[in-house]
Amino acid sequence: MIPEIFGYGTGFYAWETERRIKILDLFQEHVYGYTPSVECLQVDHTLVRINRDQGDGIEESLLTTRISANNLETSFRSRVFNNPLTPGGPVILMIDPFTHNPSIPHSQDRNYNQFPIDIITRQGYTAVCAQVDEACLDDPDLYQKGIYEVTQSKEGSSTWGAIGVWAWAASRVIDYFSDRRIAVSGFSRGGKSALWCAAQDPRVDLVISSSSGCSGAAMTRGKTGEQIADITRSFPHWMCRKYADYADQEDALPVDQHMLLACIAPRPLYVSSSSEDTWADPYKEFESVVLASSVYALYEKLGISSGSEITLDTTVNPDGWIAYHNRTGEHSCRITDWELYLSFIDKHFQNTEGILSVGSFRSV
Ligand code: GTR
Repeated sequence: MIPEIFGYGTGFYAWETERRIKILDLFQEHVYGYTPSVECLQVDHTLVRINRDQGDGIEESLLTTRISANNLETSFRSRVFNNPLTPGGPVILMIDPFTHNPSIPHSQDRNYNQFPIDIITRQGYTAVCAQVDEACLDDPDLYQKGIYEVTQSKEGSSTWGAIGVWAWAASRVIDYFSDRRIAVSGFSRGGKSALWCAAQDPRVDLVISSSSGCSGAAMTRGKTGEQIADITRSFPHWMCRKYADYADQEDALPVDQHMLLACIAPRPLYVSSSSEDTWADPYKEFESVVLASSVYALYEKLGISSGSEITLDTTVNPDGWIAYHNRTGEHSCRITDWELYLSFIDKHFQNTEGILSVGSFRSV
């Protein structure tokens, strides 16, 4: 049985004041682990311009985020690409946990498909690639270094895992850009982190989750491909330890992933899959966006109705607040995906002419 998204109260007030808070707590306790409080930490940023002229005027900088507490300090870097024609424009931040991953050799390239910086900046956005695996290594033996140490996280069944840290690290980059509109994106494990970041951080204005699959956008119950048993065996450090108790016991989990998407409402959310990625399960990602749409309806935002169908390579509900596409091909993120994401972002950030006009942005 899929857990009830609304619990006992279905109204807007009950959702905002009780249910949403309860659901976030359940995700902390059972799935991603508890996020430590930021209050006793010191967070500093340094932005250094890199003089690497690629002939297109895009300004590249390196942002170092330093986190310290209890005489301990750690830091991670983000690559920032700014179009000087649109200073102060919206930021598209990619959560990149692949920078130390040998199976993704081009993650240091300026334009690798997961994040085509040239296209994004040409359309007037500031592209920020947060190298969150410098904050928490994607390694079951080493992830408890860095932020884990500085926050003095103690091992326990609901202590946060790497996805929790990556999501939190993205929020520390948002601290630096908090006067801008922010879209957060991520591919695969980065897509899981983007959803968790947005669910917790109200400053995220829009979310792009690319092929996030198991423990990301896809429903857990009835899922094909990767299961809780697989993900907790291969990546025991991604979620909290308690999550592994639900291996082959999915029905006992008090949440399912549509509830995570619902916690992002009413902010625009785009989920995408690829047709051959049965490990992630495109159909269970689609089911999740359809079910989460009932919470968007509370805010009178157009979601995806239950009668909707997937047409390959086409955005379902392109003018709504939750959109979805299933792109032909394997588990990857390509330029064609980004073209669809960007037209969704343009609509919501009112970038109607393809390039943003200075001064038209929200200032918080
Ligand atoms: C897979 C994992 C998926 C997905 C992917 C990735 O091996 O099973 O859950 O996150 O890695 O991040 O590339």
